[in-house]
Amino acid sequence: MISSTSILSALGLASFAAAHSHIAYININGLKYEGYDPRSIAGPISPNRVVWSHNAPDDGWINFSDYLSPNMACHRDAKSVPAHAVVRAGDNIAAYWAGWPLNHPGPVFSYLAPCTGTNDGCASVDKTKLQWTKIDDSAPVLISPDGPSPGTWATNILIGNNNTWQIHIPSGLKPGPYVLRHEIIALHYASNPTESGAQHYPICINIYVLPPAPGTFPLPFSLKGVPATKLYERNHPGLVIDVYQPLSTYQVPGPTVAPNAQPVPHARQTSSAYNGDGKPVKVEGTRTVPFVAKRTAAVGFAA
Ligand SMILES: *[C@@H]1O[C@H](CO)[C@@H](O)[C@H](O)[C@H]1NC(C)=O
Ligand SMILES: *[C@@H]1O[C@H](CO)[C@@H](O)[C@H](O)[C@H]1NC(C)=O
Ligand SMILES: [Cu+2]
Repeated sequence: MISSTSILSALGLASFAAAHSHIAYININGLKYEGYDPRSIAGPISPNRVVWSHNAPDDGWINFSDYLSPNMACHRDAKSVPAHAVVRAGDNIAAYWAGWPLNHPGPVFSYLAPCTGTNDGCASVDKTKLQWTKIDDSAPVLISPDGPSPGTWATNILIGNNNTWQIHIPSGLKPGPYVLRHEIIALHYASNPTESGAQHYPICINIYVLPPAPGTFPLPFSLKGVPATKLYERNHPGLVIDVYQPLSTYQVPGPTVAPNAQPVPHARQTSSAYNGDGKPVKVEGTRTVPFVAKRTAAVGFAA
């Protein structure tokens, strides 16, 4: 019997040490907003950054040991930022990952949580109180059931589109501030829950949603969120799985996609280029104002 460990060795152990990832930037209708590179935690905060910081200087993941921890919301020790990217309900957001290894197959998920009870949108929101609604489960996650293992997965679509994933912001979504939680789950070690198990790479992005295009009357989008600590169960068959065995099916972990979410199907996933910088906003009560980063002597850019 060939153990999955020997196949993993054949794929190259070096990749486990080095090549994980983060979101380098997002692109909304050709406008770029910087991501957060956890390998440069001491570096300047980009004035254009709408992506939460997190503490994974190894560019790594969180696993089942964080399923009940606040880290589950937005990665290790994640912190929000004051700026929000502006997006119209019904538009797409392209998340550009700083590469993704072929041997890290798995699902690509997106969730939305409204920021309520604050005066500054998502800037000071309590991440443990965010209620997440799934808007994309990257179906079909396993594209080649009954094919040779480890098969073709949603991550192959992402890699094939220059490491980007298009996320549809539901056209019937109520305007206002939201955190977008985009997550890849890498399954290459998921058969071995005592070692690392499924590896979760969640990244959070502050967005401010504008009403849909004038003259359009979309069906209202209802949020049915759960806190991050209720997203995944340790023994779910989609999280404890040997992707090096032939698979006839894949059971998608986590909540089901909300009705009317209309995720971008694989056939319409595409890489997209940017041609300018986005203009993030700050939320002040019920209005937004341009976000202007203040330069500070010690840290570079700060809010
Ligand atoms: C994954 O879980 C194991 C077992 O709890 C733990 O020892 C390990 O540090 C975790 N690794 C990561 C990267 O979270
Ligand atoms: C992929 O994205 C990177 C980063 O934006 C860009 O520099 C590169 O030109 C893109 N490659 C292709 C083939 O589009
Ligand atoms: Cu990795």
